[in-house]
This record gives sequence, C-alpha cells and structure tokens, in this order.
Amino acid sequence: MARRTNGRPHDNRGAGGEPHQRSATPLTTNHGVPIADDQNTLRAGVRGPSLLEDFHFLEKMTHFDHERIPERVVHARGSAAHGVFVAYRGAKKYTRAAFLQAGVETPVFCRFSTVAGGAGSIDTPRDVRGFAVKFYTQEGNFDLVGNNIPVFFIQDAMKFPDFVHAVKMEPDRGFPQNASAHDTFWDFISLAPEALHMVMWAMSDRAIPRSLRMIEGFGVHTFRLVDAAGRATFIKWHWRPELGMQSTTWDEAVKLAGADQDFHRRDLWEAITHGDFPAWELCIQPIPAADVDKLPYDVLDPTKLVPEEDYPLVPVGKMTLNRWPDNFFAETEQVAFHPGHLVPGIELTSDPLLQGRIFSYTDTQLSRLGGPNFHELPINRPKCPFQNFQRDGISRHIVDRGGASYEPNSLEPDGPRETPAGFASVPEPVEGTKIRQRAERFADHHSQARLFYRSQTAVEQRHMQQAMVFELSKVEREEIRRRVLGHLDVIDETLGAAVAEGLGMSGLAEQIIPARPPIDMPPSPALSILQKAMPTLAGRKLGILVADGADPKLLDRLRAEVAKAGARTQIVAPRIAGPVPADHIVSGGPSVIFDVVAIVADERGIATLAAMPAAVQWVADAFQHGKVIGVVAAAQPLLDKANVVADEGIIPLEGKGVDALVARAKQGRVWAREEAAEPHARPRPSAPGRGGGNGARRGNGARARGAGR
Ligand code: HDE
Repeated sequence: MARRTNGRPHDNRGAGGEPHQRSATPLTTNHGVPIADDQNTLRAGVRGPSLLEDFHFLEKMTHFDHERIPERVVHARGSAAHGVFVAYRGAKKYTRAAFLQAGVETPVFCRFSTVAGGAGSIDTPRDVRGFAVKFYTQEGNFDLVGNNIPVFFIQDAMKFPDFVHAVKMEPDRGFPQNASAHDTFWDFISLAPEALHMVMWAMSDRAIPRSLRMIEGFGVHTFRLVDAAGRATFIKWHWRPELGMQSTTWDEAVKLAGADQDFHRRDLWEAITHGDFPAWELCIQPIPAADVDKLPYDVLDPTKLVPEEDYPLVPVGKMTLNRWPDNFFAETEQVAFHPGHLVPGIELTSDPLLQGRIFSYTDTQLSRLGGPNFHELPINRPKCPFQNFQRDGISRHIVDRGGASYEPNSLEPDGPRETPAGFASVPEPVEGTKIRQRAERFADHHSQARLFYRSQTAVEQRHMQQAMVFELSKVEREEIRRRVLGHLDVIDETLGAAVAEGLGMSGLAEQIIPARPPIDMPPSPALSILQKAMPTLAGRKLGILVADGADPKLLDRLRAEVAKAGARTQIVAPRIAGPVPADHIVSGGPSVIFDVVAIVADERGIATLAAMPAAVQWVADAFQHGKVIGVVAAAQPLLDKANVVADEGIIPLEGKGVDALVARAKQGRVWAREEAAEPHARPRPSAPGRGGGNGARRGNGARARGAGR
C-alpha cells in the first residue's frame, strides 16, 4: 500500500501542527521539559537563520557531540552478556569465598573481546580472545579477567606498552588493523623470546575460534585461594565450554570477515535470544606449595602453563549466559574489569605481570570513564551494599548523608567500620634486595613452546606451520624473518624447516643460542583442540541450499533431526521469498557461516544453482573447508561444477541419509580433504599427543615433568 506523505516535504508535521506519532510518554529535554517539536530547529522565518536560543537543539547536539568515550586501548572490540554462576561443592576445601560455596548463585556479566583491533573491527581476525567475568557476589565484585589462551606474551608488566605498540597497527602507516602479520609484531617477538610460547598458541587454531561459545578461558596467572582457616593454595583458573571447543579454518576466518563482520557478536546474540544459553564450567587447578620449587618452570611466570595431566582440574561451578544486555553502551562498553577486584578468600601472587595489571586497570578507567566514580555506573555497581568515606569527584551519583566523612569518628557510631570478616591478605614473608631482575627459571623461553607444538595433532601442526608462513610472508624485512626462523628451529626443527620451506627460505635461519637450552616435556593432549573434541552438533548450525523442487518432507526431517542434536537450521536460496522461505540469499549466506551443509533441490533447481557462481562457490567452499555435506542425488551436476569429490563426508540424503549426516557431522570436519589439496611434500610434523591416538608418547632423555611424578 502506498504511504501518504504530507504536503510540506521538509516539515514532518501534519497540517494541523500535530505530531505524526503520539504516545502517552512525552519526549522531554534532559531536564524534563516536554518538547513540542523535535523535527525543526527554531529559525527566524521559514527560510531564515537558526536561533541561538533554541536550547532544545543545543542540548541535543551537545550531547550527541560527546557520545563517544575513548575506546579500550586493548580489547576494544567486545561482546557481552549477563548470566548466572552456580557453585558446586568443589571449592570449600580451598577457599572461603562466599560465592564459591555449594549452591550459591551469583549474577555475572561476561565480556569477550579481541585484543588488537579497534571497537569497530571485525570479529574473526587471528587474535587472542579476552574472557572477562564480573561476579556480583554478596561480598563485593570479583573480576576474573582472563583470556582464551593460558599464557601471556610477556613476563613483566614493564613490557606491556612495548608489546601492545608492536602488535597494533604500525604508527606511521596506520595499518594493519587487528592483525599480527606485520613487521613490528614479529620484530618484537624475535627480540623478546619470552613471547614465543604464546605465539605458538596465537598461530594455532585457538586464535580463530568458530564461536565465543566454544572457547576455553584461563586466568593465566597463578592466584591464591585461602580457606576459612587461612591456608593458602596456588591455583590456576580454567573455564571449559559446555559445547566443546571448535575453530574456523583460516580461509573461513578470512571469508567470514567479509561475509559478516559481526559474526561472533551475532552468533552469541542469536544463541542467547533463542534460548540456547551458552555455559562454561569453572575449574581450579590446585598446585601444592610443596611442589612449586621442584617444577622445571616457575608458577609466577605468566608465559608458562601447568599441564593439567600433572595437576588435574577441580570443577567448582557453572556459568550460564542467559540475557543479552539492554543497552550496548551502558553495559558492554562501560563495564570496567580489574584483576584487583578480589573478594575474601581469593588473593594475588607476585607474578610480575599481574602486579602491574593491578595498577593499570583503574588507571585506564580514569580516562575511559572520566573519573573515580565509575563504580557507580549500573553495570559496575556491586549488588551488595557498599559504603565508606570516599567522597565527591566527577559524576558522583551517590548522595552521601551525614556529617562524618572520615574514620575514626565519634559522630556516627553506626557508620561503616572495619570488620573481622573483611578482606585480609594471608600473611606471607617477603624479603629481598631491591632489584630489577627476573627469577632464574623465567629464562627458559623455548621448552613450553615446544611442549605446545608437540602436543598437537598433525592437522593442527600443519595449521600452525601455515599460519606462520602466512604471517611471516607479510613481514617485509628479511632479517626479522630469519630471526624468527632461528627461534622456530630451537622450538622444533621440523617446525622451523616447514616454515622456512613455505617461505622459500630453507637454510636461511639465523642461528639462535637460547638463554637456557630447552628441555623436553611429555606432550599434553589437553593443549590440542582436536584431541579434546567431543562428538556433538550442539550449538552448531546447518545451512541448507535449496532451489526449485526442494522436497518439503526432506527439509522437515533435516530440520527435526538437526534440532534433536541441539543445532539450528537456516535456509539459503536464490530468492528470499521463493517457494521455500529463506533466511539468506545465496550471496548473503555463504557456506562459511555454517558448520554443516546440505543441498536439496530437484534437477531443475540444481540447474539454476549450477548456473549461479555464488552457489558453486558456496559448495566449493563447504568442500574445501572440510564440511560434511548432505546431498540429494540430483545435486551431482552442481557437485561436479564445484569440483567436489565423493568421500566419507559427502552423505546421500535419500534413505537413512539424514541420520547418517547427523552422525558424521558430529565427528567434525573431513580433514583428509586438506591433505589431498596440498600436493607438496612437507617435512613430517613431530609426533604428537600422549594418548591422543595420533602417535606415540615422545620418548626423550630429559623428561622433565615436575614434583617427582
Ligand atoms: Fe589486560 N588490560 N593488561 N590482560 N585485559 C585491559 O583494561 C593490561 C593482560 C584483559 O572486557 C585494559 O579496562 C596490562 C593479561 C582483558 O573490558 C588495560 C597488562 C590478560 C581485558 C589492560 C595486561 C589480560 C583487558 C584496557 C600486563 C589475561 C578486557 C581496557 C601487565 C589474563 C576487559 C581496560 C574488558 C583490558 C592492561 C595483561 C586480559 C589497559 C598493563 C595477562 C580480557 O588496563
């Protein structure tokens, strides 16, 4: 139906001066004055200049001009959700923290982020993911400000500005945005080998996650839990996703960047708004104090992990994210995390990186959120009562009452006072020479990088090699590439050789003499995504490419069986409102946005698809990315055009095909296709994984796993 507009094109009001849209809620200024006209500035005559006395316009525009606040200097791009944390029984033995006692429910706010890019950058770069959780406990806010990688690039907070400057876009040219594939990053890495272990993780598929719902989280540093009797235990924090871990392939990540810049944000939003609430188990990894000095690594060194095969995880509760924020700016943007937001029963250690963070997070909020009262913003405000004698400052919202703004005082005997139940640091003897120096074991930079690489399956090792070849191919200065290759040789000769060969630089590595020769540690299968993968389709997405003649019964069965397995289905078709209503047109819903795909049409429909380059690419990509593909017999001409070769992942949908599709899709990708697509002989990857079914445990002289195990 045609819409009628009023006769005066630039006056958005009806002829009688009535606003078009009426509501019982009057529009007002920020000071509560009702507004009669929000369409036109006040002017001297209809064609005359605007008047300065238009206070409504001035207020509206001034507010708009100041809508932006400085974005986070790192972790600027983020997506967040509200949820709840419910504690299991496990933690009482270790901590008196009230929110970790069995059955206690605590509201949480969880923000995921990329690190290097700006707030408007894409969701799928190769990057670390931030994983920050604010627990609004009955004893105050506890923030667990972690990442999806259990180690960090540097050992000492002093190097953080250098590291961040190196990874961010280069200062003269202003690019690349959100990418480590450039000279300054690799220059820094090659000269600060403490970063090498984390670089191995960043070059692995952990850095290109399929979904924020499918990442692990880590507190990184060693923390200390303190029980009711004052006994302290060293622990690491781990988050384990209920959906298991899954990553994209690199080619998918690149294509997703174009197909959907907000891929991860949309994915999280869709899941939560559809009621598929993502959940993580929180685990602690206790490390007895008596073992600490016997380990070949220092637990205070944030570039080292503690293998969970040596020190198993203890589940202590579950977090479920169940509510999308009402307002992105007020909540996701203004939330202020801080590793020093601790509650009684949880304490810091002397990790020199953690110590520096304690300063940085409040400091950064002062410029981001404008002053010291950011704890009063609704998203940061504790949900338990809080009171003290701090006063005033920019944007103070609390109206403090009473005449005593100091303590001790006798004016208000019922005012706030210290309490024996309050936060009290567990006594720890500290003595030392004032010195700028790192502890002895911090100097081993290669052993755990080797441990990580050798704990991967052959597929994952190949991805790491390819990632490094890609990244270093973007590095313009040959001497940087040569230095990195030298370090890779120290980590693992087959890795160094493969990357050198991929760059065409075999034999050109600079020789690196490590500060401490690396030791061999037994591989840890828990570090590999594929060795940990669980057979599931839960939380995943099926994309069905349809065209004319799509069998409605088959579509219904596909939808139903996939839903039973916990996954969702979307339809992709040449037209959004064709015979089968679609969620995407072919070019708008490329196969990279799905985990498993199917093709359903009759001969005529297939002929239509085969004539569409976007549809051929859709199928070719799905095949190249190792996806399981369900096909009707009529689809053959389209498969031929997309160079799809029959294999165990191409599942005919006729007969019991739908069940077979679901069963095979739960097993994940068809990795053999990748090998077939790579004809060049490559140096053999190192033998991975103990118990991972991918090779024998590495026999080596210097087995160095700690504490007499
Ligand atoms: Fe952060 N980090 N960081 N970081 N970090 C920030 O704080 C900093 C580090 C992490 O969603 C900033 O509020 C220093 C490790 C996350 O809002 C800033 C050092 C880990 C987030 C800052 C580190 C993290 C941040 C920027 C080394 C994993 C996003 C804005 C001494 C354990 C939180 C802000 C959110 C954010 C400083 C190292 C995780 C500048 C100085 C290690 C997840 O304060």
